[in-house]
Amino acid sequence: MTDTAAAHDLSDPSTDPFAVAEAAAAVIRERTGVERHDVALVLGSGWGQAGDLVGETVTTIENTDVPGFGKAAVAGHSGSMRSVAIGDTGRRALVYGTRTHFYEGRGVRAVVHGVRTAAAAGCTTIVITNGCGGLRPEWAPGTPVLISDHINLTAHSPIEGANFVDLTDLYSPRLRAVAQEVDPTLDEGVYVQFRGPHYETPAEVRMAKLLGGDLVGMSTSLEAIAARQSGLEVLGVSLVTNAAAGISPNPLSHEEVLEAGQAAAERCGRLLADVVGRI
Ligand code: 8IG
Repeated sequence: MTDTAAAHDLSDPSTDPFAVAEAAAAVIRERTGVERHDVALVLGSGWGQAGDLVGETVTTIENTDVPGFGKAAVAGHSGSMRSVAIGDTGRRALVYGTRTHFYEGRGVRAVVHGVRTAAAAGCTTIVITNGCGGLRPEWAPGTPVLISDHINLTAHSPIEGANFVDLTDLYSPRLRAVAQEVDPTLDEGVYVQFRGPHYETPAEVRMAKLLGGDLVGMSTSLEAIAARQSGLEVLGVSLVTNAAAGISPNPLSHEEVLEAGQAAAERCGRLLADVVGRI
């Protein structure tokens, strides 16, 4: 490892994760020639193509070229980030084609590094998307749902030290209203983040329901917490790619997830593009 790479090692407790985010943002500025990005988008399972309608990709950067970012670990995710011109507004979106999941074992700092980098790159808003299991039978695979709140069952926080961040209204009521203006049929739900990488048992899904959950997944909550700490306004959108275990008689498969994403790509793409255009 070079000295610079060592200094950017998020797994080293003596590394300042915010300094790595600043270094990553500096690379993004240099590669894009853009002093600031405005909105960040994290594209989860099923959302890969949805980013395309947001605008024209001006620059693509491999994650491996940016301090603190790793390779994509999930099939169907791309290991790069893009700088996208938002229509003709002169504003830029920083679009992440992949995320680091908590179950990869690289630590919470790696999970939220993209969020911190977005804030360091100038973003004031982040749209966090994911593919997830649905607890309400009326949500057929391919249904996008706004996240109204979350329950973090990872037993971890991205925040270090005695830093008591308020999470009231974490998922911006203003941005949810914008999304519902764009698509009045959008439902809202509480997202429950499990550690994964296994899907839940039917008993765990019943527990999530009893706790007040509507959606089950393996991402988003930790990222949203870090986003709030960094002062970003957060919009969370889940794509229900499958009924959660025990909700439907069918077993869960990653292929089903990818297919539901394909089928919903157009609706999700238009939703993202319209919302980002109005942020
Ligand atoms: I896509 O049913 C997707 N991700 N935990 N449960 C959990 N994560 C998911 C699911 C699901 N579907």
